[in-house]
Amino acid sequence: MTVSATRWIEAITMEELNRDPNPIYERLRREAPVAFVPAVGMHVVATRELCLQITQDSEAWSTVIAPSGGRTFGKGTVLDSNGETHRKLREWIDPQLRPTAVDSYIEALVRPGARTILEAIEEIGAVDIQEAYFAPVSVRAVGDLMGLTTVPSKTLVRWFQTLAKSYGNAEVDENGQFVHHEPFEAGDEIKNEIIATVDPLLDHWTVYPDHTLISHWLHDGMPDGQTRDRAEIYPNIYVFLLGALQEPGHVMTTTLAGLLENPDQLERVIDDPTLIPRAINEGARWVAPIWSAAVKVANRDVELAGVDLPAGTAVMLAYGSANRDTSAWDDPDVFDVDRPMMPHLTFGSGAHACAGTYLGSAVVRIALEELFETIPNIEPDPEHTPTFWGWTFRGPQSLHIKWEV
Ligand code: V55
Repeated sequence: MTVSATRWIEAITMEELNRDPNPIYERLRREAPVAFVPAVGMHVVATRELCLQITQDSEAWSTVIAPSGGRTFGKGTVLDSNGETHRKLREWIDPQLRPTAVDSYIEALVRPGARTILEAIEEIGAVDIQEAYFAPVSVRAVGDLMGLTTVPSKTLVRWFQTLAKSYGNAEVDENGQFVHHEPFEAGDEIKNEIIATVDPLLDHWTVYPDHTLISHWLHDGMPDGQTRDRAEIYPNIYVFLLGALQEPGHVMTTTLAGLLENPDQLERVIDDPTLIPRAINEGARWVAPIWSAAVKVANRDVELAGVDLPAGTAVMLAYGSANRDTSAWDDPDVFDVDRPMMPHLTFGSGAHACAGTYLGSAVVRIALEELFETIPNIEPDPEHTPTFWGWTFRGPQSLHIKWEV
């Protein structure tokens, strides 16, 4: 490609990407599906086919964490490991998240709490449903499962928001140095707060193991009388406190935003709750909540879509862009519950595919079932239109709805 043909890519800013990456990636998919984007200091991969190809080829590509993610979580996360190390981590992370396990606890974990929140708001007639219901249901479900039942929902929301701003603080200068430091420092403070809260719980679970995720992480697969090193557990606690607490809420809000834009679809889904899983699947495709976070590194010199990438080159897979690829979907920018099913990339693919796919989907489903049951006459609040924000993580910042009480 000629220098002038890539000048627009050099002009891409982090601010634009956070506001709306879609027009930029639509052009990247057409003109430069593998392109070095200076604002993020990395090559980005924009098409579905290339994202899939890379996730399927663990011989050519290793998994690493994005630099801003590594600065946020430290070493030793499941996001940042390969081969045998990764397999061992998934061996203690996966069991409680398998469908049969999830089915045994999900109803008691999510539905009563969702009902309680709705009882408190159903007479109000207008709320930001993201703040009032979706975020609390999301953090309570996964936070309680982890064992953080004594941590208030507002605290858990503040934790994921602060960690997400740190993880998403990806902008670099022409020397590849981070431009902003404050989000990392705020993340460091939150991690200190998390450790101060979780350390006493770890002390407790060391002596009194129970059914919570973190207790399992301490004990599972360890010889009698020994617990897993906290240095191994904490980075993965941070992973859960960000993605696992934030993303179910994002998918709830995104799905309802899509339905509110299409009142005929909203009406059908409320009349027939068996359509809720289809709506959720479409919401998750339409705006991937982890829009651009998965990074791979070439194990050897690789040629990708005509671009030569020397061994050691990092590429950022844009699952949010892959989900709008016209090779798989017609009118991909449109939210449509009636689409033919095509697997989207919101939960990733390959060895690192999301461990919480089934759990997260069930949390979102129950939250929407309860909302539509309690408040079947939802309308958008015309005084506030939702704004989606984010490149690394993406979702509506708020979603104001109203209803006749
Ligand atoms: C990812 C997932 C996370 C997270 C940060 O790239 C990044 C995926 C499930 O949690 O916290």
